[in-house]
Amino acid sequence: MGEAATKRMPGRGRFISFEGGEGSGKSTQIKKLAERLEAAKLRSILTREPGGSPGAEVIRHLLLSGMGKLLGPDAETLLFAAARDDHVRTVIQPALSQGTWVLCDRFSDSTRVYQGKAGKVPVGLVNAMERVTIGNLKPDLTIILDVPVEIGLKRAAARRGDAAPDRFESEDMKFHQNLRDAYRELAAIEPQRCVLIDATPDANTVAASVWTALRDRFFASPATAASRA
Ligand code: Z5A
Repeated sequence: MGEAATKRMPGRGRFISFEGGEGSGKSTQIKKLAERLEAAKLRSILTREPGGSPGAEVIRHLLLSGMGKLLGPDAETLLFAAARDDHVRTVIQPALSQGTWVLCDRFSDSTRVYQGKAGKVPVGLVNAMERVTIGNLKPDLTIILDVPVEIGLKRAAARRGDAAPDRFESEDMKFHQNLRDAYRELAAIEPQRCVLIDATPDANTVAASVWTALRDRFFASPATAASRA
């Protein structure tokens, strides 16, 4: 994917990803943000990974059923990359270039954290896949929702009810703690792009923090933005 195609052009939409561990509230928050943007008359689409395009949704089904795991960690990573490649080319890039804001429930940081940090897939493979699938297309803002592992898993279990846990929900506590640590580390390493938000309070309180992060990033006066830099 060429650099020229991914540079921010005047009128290009903003790209916002949501990240976090199981049950951290991404789907809840992304919907609230879409409503808020709509009220502000900003055109947005809500999408997700793995999935988000017809081809990628087929791969999502394979991955969450655990079929990808049977192929081994490297091949499973390639499946996430194949899904992302289709999603970026057919949904994300076209929307951004038409000036539409893209709200994405998970993106490439999920591969870095789940496959790379927690899954121990070599960073060289993760980097190579990222270059091929997204090039320079980093989100303009990444909201990382942070909750203690026990709370997130409890929320995910309550929502699931009697259904069986999926491929990643079935991992042990140590895996989930590694995810949380890796997301917190990412927020510390990339503060210009990532904002870590305490997702323990009620959903409306978390939504207010998300909106503050957006306002600071995109709607702040030049003086305020400069003092943050
Ligand atoms: N994955 C990967 O390994 N590599 C990759 O590159 C990518 C993904 C892109 C996709 O699963 C899986 O793929 C994912 C990582 C892996 N792991 N898993 N499992 P998914 O899309 O099916 O699920 P998820 O992304 O992990 O999200 P989630 O666990 O389904 O939850 P969530 O979206 O973060 O939370 P929620 O659905 O908004 O909320 C969960 C419940 O808590 C629900 O009942 C809410 O009403 C409740 N909730 C939400 N917020 C609150 C607050 N603030 N207080 C109380 N209760 C709340």
